[in-house]
Amino acid sequence: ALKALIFDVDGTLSETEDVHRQAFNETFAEHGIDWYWSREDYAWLLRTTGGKERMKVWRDSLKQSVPSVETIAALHAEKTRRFADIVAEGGLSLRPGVRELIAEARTRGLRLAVATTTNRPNVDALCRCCWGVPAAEVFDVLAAGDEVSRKKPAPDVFLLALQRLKLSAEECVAFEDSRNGVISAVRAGLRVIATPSTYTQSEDVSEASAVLDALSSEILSAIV
Ligand code: XBP
Ligand code: MG
Repeated sequence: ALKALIFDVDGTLSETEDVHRQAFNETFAEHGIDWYWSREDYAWLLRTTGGKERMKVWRDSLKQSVPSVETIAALHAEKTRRFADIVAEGGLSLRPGVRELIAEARTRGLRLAVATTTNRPNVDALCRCCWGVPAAEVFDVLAAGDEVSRKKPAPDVFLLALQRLKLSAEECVAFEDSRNGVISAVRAGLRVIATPSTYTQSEDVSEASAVLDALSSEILSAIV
């Protein structure tokens, strides 16, 4: 029987990516790095999950050897601070139906987890902005960012969430918005419900059990 729901964050709970993009661009400008990521650039860059990994891919695409891996990590830490500042000022909202689905899951006694590529402070910032409480008060289990070395589409972050839930994949359902995310969850043995987001609209998510425009509290009745 269904015991827990495991949520991706970026694109699934909220349309966060343009806020990430803004935080990256402000960080580059602040440090005199002449990088600017347009929406078009970012759509392509998002195929690489993880902010630090994404910066390395961009650097390599320019055939540059700077910034170094160490500088990239420092820039990324500042990007994370900027993301939190933007979100603290009310920069995000939940996608339609997310609040209702999570409330209904609680009513039914289901457990809730996060399996995300983004870093934990970003999940906290989102939860404070949208629920008014830290992430640990919305979710029972968090698996995030650099807690795993292989990011999505590897299954590691979903396997870590399952391990922390102490549940098997059959007892859970995953919620994702992207191809990388759906593949990650499927490789972990999970059923996946996909709700494509603005940046992932045209991606192939056919491995998902269902593809919906939006989440809602009603969908729980259809899952056994
Ligand atoms: C989301 C990501 C993240 C965010 C930025 O992927 O790839 O990199 O864009 O987060 P998913 P960080 O929704 O599949 O988990 O900068 O903290 O890495
Ligand atoms: Mg996502």
